[in-house]
Amino acid sequence: MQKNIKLNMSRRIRRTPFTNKVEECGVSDFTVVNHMLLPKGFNNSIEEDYWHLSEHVQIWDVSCQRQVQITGPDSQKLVQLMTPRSLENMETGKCFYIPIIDENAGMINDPVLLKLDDDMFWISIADSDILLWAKGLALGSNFDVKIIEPDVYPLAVQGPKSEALMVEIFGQDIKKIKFFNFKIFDFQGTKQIIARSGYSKEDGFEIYFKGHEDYFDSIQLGEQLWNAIWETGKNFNILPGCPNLIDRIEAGLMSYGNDFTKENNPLECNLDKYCNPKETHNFIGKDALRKIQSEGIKQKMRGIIFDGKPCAPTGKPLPIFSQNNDKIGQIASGIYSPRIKKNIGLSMILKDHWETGQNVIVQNIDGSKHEGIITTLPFPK
Ligand code: THG
Repeated sequence: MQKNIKLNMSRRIRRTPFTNKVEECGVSDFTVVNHMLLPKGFNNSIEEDYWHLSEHVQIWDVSCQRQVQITGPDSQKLVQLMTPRSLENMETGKCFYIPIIDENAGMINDPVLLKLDDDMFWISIADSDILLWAKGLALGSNFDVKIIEPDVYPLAVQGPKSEALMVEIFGQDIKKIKFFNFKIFDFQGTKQIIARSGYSKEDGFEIYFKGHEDYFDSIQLGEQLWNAIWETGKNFNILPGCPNLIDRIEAGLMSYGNDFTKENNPLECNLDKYCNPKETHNFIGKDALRKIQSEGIKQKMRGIIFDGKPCAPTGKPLPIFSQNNDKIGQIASGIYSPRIKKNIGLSMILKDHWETGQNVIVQNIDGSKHEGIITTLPFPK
């Protein structure tokens, strides 16, 4: 059995301007995303956090959602080269969820793209080194752009009471931010970008906290922001939190590196709506994607509800079998849903088995096998 083995901290595993606060709040686990700490839990169980998130408000240090900042006259050309989703109608102030694919149409990231200006974009990345990919493409294409990782550390405020809380700190204009849009707000004389977005199915905001170049000044300002939200949040029953596995799976929000990798194309990941075959713009992986579109895909991301004793995330995938005992997929992280009152998971499922309502067999971590059923994403309410 696995013992409680510790991960050694080093400068390569970067802290954030909020890590001190997160530690003060009693963080119990971290993971590492984009070479930066991401809290995984505090004093409550995932289940307690799930119910709290659905009723109140939480503050999440999601600084690991690093920004790849692209500026300069060829910015849009470069970003467009990276994604099948057309940016033609993207206005300043918008957030776009975009697949980024390689020359084989393999997914290399699924970030949120922010348009700050005609010649300035932020790519808010999932866990892969897009900065290097972007720099390589810019060099190879001779684009006139500058690409950096700016001193920006997203702080999420998630849950149904997040709007009321944010209004108290930033004013009534918070209400005017529509889903997947952002506006600029003042915080102690600094300009901060706030979007209505976040990695949960609840209402919520992401403050793209912009620090100072001096890291220690950033910590000071960051802690002031954290404190402001924390103090105001007390009236709203605020708790420290992090992306919640039950909520995220129920919402069908996929996690790069866990649920899908560069071995998967965007169509397998249900991202068809960002891959319109009628798009005329040029992008890396276009020929490969069009070929896959004409030939059809062999597997697809699906939700699975399965029996057996409540399962907890272990980091080891759970294999899925057909009634004939053929392996047809694997669940990256299965977890018990207290709402559905069964275990749930996300998995790529082979074509002959992916229809909603199909019966499958899931092997739990202890080796026991259980009945499962294929369901739609997001999971039925
Ligand atoms: N917020 C920000 N950056 C991020 C994430 C985030 N980077 C990493 C990771 N999360 C990227 N992955 C996702 C996946 C789904 C969504 C956001 C980021 C998401 N999708 C909505 C949905 O599927 O319903 C809306 C999609 C749309 O309208 O286009 O929210 O969470 N800053």
